[in-house]
Amino acid sequence: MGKASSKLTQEQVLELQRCTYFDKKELQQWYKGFMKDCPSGLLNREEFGRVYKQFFPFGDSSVFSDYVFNVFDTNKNGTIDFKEFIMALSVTSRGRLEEKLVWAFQLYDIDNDGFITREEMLQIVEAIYKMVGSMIKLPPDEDTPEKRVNKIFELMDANGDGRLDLDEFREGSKKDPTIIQALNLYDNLV
Ligand SMILES: [Ca+2]
Ligand SMILES: [Ca+2]
Ligand SMILES: [Ca+2]
Repeated sequence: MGKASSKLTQEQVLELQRCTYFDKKELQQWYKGFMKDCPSGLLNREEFGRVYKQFFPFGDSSVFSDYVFNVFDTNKNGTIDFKEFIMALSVTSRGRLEEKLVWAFQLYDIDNDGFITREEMLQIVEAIYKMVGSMIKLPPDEDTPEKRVNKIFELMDANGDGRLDLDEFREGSKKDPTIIQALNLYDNLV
C-alpha cells in the first residue's frame, strides 16, 4: 500500500463490500474514523488498548483488549490494518450467529490449538470481570471468574475431557447465549 489517504479507493471499497456486511457509505465513514484515530493506517497494541478504553471507561480493559487484539490481528503481524479492523467489526456486530461463535471461540482459544482449556477460559473471564465486574451485579453462583468458568464447563464440556472443542462450544452457547453477548461490544455504535 502506498501513502495513507483518508478515502478508500473504489477498488478497496468493492473488496471490503465483498468480505463485510457494511455498505459503501459505512465503509468510508469507518475508514475516515480509523485514519483519524490512527493516521499511519496501522493500529498497534497500545493504540488499540486506548480505543478500547473509551468503551469501558470505568473498568480495567487493558488485559481484555490485549486478547481481543490477537483475534483482530488475523495475520499475527502485531498491527491491525483497516481490513482486519473492519472485518472483525463486521463479524462481531453484524455476523451470523455461526460467525460470531467462531470469532468468540478464537478469542477463548488463546494458543489457537483448536481447544479451549479451563485455564484459557479462566484468563478471558478474569479479563472480562476486570473490565465490567464493577458495573454489573453478578449472580452468586458466578461472582468469581472460577465459579463462572466451572459453570460454563459443566454446561459445555459434553465429553468431560476438561477442554472445549468448537462443537461443544457451539452447542453450549445455545444454552448460554451470554457467552457470545459479552463480545457484542459495538452493538450500540454500528
Ligand atoms: Ca495484522
Ligand atoms: Ca487452546
Ligand atoms: Ca470436551
